[in-house]
Amino acid sequence: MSQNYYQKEIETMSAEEMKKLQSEKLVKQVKHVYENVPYYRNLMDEKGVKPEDIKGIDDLHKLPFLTKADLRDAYPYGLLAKPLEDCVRIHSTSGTTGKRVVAFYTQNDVDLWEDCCARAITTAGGTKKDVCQVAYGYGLFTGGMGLHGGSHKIGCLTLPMSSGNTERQIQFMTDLGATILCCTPSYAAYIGESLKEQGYKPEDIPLKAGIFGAEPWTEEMRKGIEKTLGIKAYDIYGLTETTGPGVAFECSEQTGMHVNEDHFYAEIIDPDTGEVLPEGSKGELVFTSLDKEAFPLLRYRTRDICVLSRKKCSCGRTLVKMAKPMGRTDDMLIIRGVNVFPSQIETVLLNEGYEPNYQIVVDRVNNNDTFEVNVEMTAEKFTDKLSDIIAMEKSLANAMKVMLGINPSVHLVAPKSIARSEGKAVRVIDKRKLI
Ligand code: DLL
Repeated sequence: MSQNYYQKEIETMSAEEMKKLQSEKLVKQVKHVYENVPYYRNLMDEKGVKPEDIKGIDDLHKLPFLTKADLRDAYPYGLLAKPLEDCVRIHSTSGTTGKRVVAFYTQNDVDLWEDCCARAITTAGGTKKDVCQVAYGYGLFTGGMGLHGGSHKIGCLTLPMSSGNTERQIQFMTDLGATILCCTPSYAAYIGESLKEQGYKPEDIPLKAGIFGAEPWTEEMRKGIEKTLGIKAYDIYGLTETTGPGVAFECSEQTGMHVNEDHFYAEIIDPDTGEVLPEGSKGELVFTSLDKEAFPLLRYRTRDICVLSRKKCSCGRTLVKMAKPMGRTDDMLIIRGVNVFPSQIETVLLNEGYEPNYQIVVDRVNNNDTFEVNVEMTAEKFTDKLSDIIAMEKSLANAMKVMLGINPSVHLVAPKSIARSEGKAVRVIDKRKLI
């Protein structure tokens, strides 16, 4: 079987050549960052590291880490390494206290990102003869624009659907013969259910492959989607801070995702000590962008728990593989593809004059995430008039929608009715069993 490479020389490069390439890029990148990003220069100075100390990948461990807190401190321009006039795009992700993480891109950055997405689509069988339906959200979220760019690079006929409006998704998919679907796995499952309800059998659906990511999903879910849509379903990973989707992508072996390590160097560290762990160990995934120009993060701690493997892959790619993320070191939830931190809910409650006594309940019903927030009524706000309670719930839900970008269903409950814990409060009940 042809292995569908987009950039074969890179994807199948020998380990020595790859290390040489990464080392050359790293030396340049550290110099670029040190000279242009005072925030990171200070971190390096504090650690007593100079650009000359970094002679190759083996010296990477000498550099300080960057965390999401640094990104918030430096918001919006503090980590920018190029003049704004050289930047052509921003994308953004939700932050913990309402401050979003803003990532900048030069045209070169967009190009390398789209190449990464093109590698993923090509691996899934995409060619210029394919019709690629992009049903990730377009806009500040990176999913839509990233896969869209990759699809263009290959020359697929690209359907820029964005997410939602499932009726229209199905109409275009069937009328225009979409062969590749890109969206979150939960949306793919939902589209599959809707097609089934409308009487479509897998063999009536023109799709052959799907590229699904942005949230955790299980092997069971993969099997379900593959069966309903009659396709092969490929995982794809990425994060806004490093570009977006395409940092890693799955091949036909479906045993983990190849990291595009010519652009993003991956490390696994002990999240408590920061020590770099050997291949095969479970720990926090850290990325260094080796050649991004505008927003080049060095040793960025993703908070994703993961394992890396250099075991030979049957697809012929030599790129290191990461397992599906196995959880997070923080309390971030991904609900309907959107990153949600409990602290964001807390901020809204305090802004709106409530106490931070709440509980988030997340479940998955018919492949759709449900998202409820139970909030204790305060003594001051207490009323037994139903219409007032409904209005208060609605107003809280609106404020949360503004903060998070997705709509929870809010229930006001009696004061002191949410169980108090003697230790850490149980703020989240996640019934989805995703890991
Ligand atoms: O979710 C980028 C993306 C878009 C990836 C489309 C794949 C497809 P953020 O919104 O910044 O970016 O969220 C990044 O989502 O740190 C992981 O915790 C989680 N995540 C992303 N892909 C996967 C995946 C996009 N395949 C955060 N499996 C990351 C599990 C994933 N978790």
